[in-house]
Amino acid sequence: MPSGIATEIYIAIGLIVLILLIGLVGMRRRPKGTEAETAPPPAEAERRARPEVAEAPAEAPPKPSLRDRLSKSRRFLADRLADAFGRAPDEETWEDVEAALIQADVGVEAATQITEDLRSKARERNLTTADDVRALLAEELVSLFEHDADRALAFGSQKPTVWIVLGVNGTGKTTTIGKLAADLVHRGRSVSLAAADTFRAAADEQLQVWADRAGAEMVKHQPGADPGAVAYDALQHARARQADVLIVDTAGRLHTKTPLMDELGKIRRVIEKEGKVTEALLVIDATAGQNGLVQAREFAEAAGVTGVVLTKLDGTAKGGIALAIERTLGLPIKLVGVGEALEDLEPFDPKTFVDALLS
Ligand SMILES: Nc1nc2c(ncn2[C@@H]2O[C@H](COP(=O)(O)OP(=O)(O)OP(=O)(O)O)[C@@H](O)[C@H]2O)c(=O)[nH]1
Ligand SMILES: [Mg+2]
Repeated sequence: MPSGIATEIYIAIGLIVLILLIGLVGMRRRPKGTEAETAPPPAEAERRARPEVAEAPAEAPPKPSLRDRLSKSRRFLADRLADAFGRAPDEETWEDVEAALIQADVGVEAATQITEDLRSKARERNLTTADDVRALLAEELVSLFEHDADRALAFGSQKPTVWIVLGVNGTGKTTTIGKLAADLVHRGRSVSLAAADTFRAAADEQLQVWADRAGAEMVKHQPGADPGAVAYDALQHARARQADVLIVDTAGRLHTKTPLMDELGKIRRVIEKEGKVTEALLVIDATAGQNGLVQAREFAEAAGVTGVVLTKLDGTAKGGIALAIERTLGLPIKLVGVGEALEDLEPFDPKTFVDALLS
């Protein structure tokens, strides 16, 4: 091979190698922007890396505790008691405690009794810290609720169990019935509702909405019809379908109109001809405070009430009314309403309640 041609071949190979090398170096130095354009955005990259986690449905938020629901009352009391307990107990401490309890609607008589007991026990036990006195106050409050009260809702020996719900207008009767029905259905019981509030316009429509939400049946008549007749029909209907529980909604006109009490008596008599009313639940609105108590007393005296449902505790700073109700009416609080949703009904337990108020 002539040496001139060999040289040209070597030069050509050298050039090719050089071009390849330049190309390689160029690829390595490609600007970062380009790389970013082709790479998936960070969120997208994360989604690709963890598809199950990113695409799983969000968990339902946990149900707020009773303590959360009573936050208005708790803050109200906490602010006042913080002042009282901010120093070693002296005369002023006890005055402040008494004032706080009265403002929380515990009732004057009960507030005085609690404070006197607290003062003498704190001295006896030589309590000096805020935490100790607060714990003693909790003990005192719990002790004033009826210890042996049966707070469970009573079921009858035959189907259907019948519960009547009554109380002043707007206290939360219909809402409570909806919540109760939902809870029963959730526990596997079949429920019928009687729209025996034939007085207020559209009361049956409101009850129907709750019946649908809860998965219960409802019996109604025309507006203005005899509530006793509705109760009677509802009882027959509940029997025919072997319903476990029949809950009767009633009108809430003011107690001062005597016919309302007559009407409630009639509903009960109609049912008791063929069955038994095992609960007549008086619904009291906690936000009405001591006023609500006066109205409730007349219901309690007239209507054979078996227990109280205390509603709207979430909307008041004066949760102390629970104590006043038990002491004044001599009736057990069986349930508390703590919101407007289906699940916002809780069984009442004095210790849990007081802990939620004070801790
Ligand atoms: N925040 C709060 N609101 C409640 C509670 N219970 C009932 N309510 C509200 O109180 C209002 C009246 O409730 P209803 O159930 O219609 O009261 P009612 O006693 O049936 O009223 P009448 O049929 O007119 O006598 C409604 O706006 C309810 O949402 C509760 O526990 N908490
Ligand atoms: Mg109603």
